[in-house]
Amino acid sequence: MVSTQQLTKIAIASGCAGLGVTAATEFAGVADTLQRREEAGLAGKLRFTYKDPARAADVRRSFPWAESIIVVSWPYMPAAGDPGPGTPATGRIARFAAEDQYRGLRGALSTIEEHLLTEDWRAMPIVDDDRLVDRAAAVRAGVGWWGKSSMVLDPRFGPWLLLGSVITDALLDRTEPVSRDCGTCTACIPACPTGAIVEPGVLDASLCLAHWTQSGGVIPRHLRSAMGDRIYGCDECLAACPPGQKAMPGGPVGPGRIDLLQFLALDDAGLLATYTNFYVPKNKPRFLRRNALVALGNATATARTGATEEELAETLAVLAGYLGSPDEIYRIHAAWAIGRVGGAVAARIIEHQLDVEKTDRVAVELQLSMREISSALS
Ligand code: B12
Ligand code: SF4
Ligand code: SF4
Repeated sequence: MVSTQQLTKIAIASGCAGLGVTAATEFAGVADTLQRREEAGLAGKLRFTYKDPARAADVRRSFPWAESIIVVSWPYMPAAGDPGPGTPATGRIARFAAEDQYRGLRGALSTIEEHLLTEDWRAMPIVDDDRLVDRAAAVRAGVGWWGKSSMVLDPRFGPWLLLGSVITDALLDRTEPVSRDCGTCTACIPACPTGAIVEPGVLDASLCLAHWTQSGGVIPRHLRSAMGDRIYGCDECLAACPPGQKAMPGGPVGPGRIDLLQFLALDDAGLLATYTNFYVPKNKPRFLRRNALVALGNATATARTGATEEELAETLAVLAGYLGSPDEIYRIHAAWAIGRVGGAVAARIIEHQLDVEKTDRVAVELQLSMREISSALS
């Protein structure tokens, strides 16, 4: 016999914060919401669940045999720690990815899967999959409530939870949605550096820094300063969330803080082998380096007074190397980063590149950087 109660015990013993069960029926209104948000330009460049909203809102389209969705939440604070204060030439990885927090979640889902299989039920673990809007399942299963940041929260860990599910043909007892909500709190909305939470529960992904660190293309100029020293993900709206703050202290300081010059020195194979848990846009590590160039410009500009002349010279030399690259993506972001670092040496590097640059798009970036450096120097 398999029961919701028994599965809850297994999940908690495996390290989950909670488990809930909901029917494998369609999530009312979710496909429409995805479609409307995409039409309104709120989906940004990411596809995932937006590829096929009807499928993502109804697991039976992918698993016709499904009866129940077992949803678990995986807490990762305080274990994921804190990247600590910024320093020149260091960048930051969001807590969920500083170390692979999905590993524990996947382990817990496998334990649940094995238990169901032993009892002769079908079971399909599913995490971060285009075929399910994880949060819709979590909210209906009562694992947490929908926060205004669009995160699913629980009272113990706030938003510091990953979500995962096991789809099964076992007809299990359902759990009820939680009655709690954010109440009058709105702390995440002003905490977002780019104003990406455009209404309670509605994220404009085209403004979200987490989105840009995981997308291809050119990072819009107006978002680059706000990226700060982030190279992967963003935790700002999570860190501002009062229900999650009691779960934050007590972890290690330092995970997620990386040396940007070392990062930029790795070749493609080295980057992919070191950051195996990153979603790499189009599987092209050049986009991770693009993030690091922006972060290097910001980190150096912000911590400039703490940097020695040698450190500044080394940073500018690395950026100048990327400015000489045949890859336009590097030249655009290096041009911006050199402008952000500023100073007389930066001005000379930009001037030199303006003499040889053949691409209009990069030339415009160089001119804008030159203007910023000149106005700061005058
Ligand atoms: C695409 C995606 C992103 C995109 C877009 C996020 C987004 N909000 O849409 C980007 C790259 C920006 C992103 C960022 C992050 N993500 Co993400 N992401 C996903 C993914 C793959 C799909 C999400 C999706 O379909 N969104 C579609 C939109 C329409 O859904 P929604 O925002 O939840 O909108 C719903 C609410 O508005 C809701 N709603 C309905 N009624 C009501 C009522 C009220 C009062 C409210 C408030 C809302 C509400 O209706 C909408 C439709 O269901 C999921 C994995 C998956 N397969 O589900 C992970 C997932 C959502 N991401 C996750 C995480 C951890 C993050 C980050 C924290 C990572 C980081 N540190 O950088 C950030 C957080 C940013 C944020 N504030 O949301 C977790 C969230 C866990 C949790 N506790 O909620 C998920 C579930 C992955 C996982 N397996 O755990 N992510
Ligand atoms: S993840 Fe960062 S950029 Fe995205 S909504 Fe939250 S605070 Fe804003
Ligand atoms: S910061 Fe406040 S409003 Fe935002 S998700 Fe957390 S509890 Fe809800």
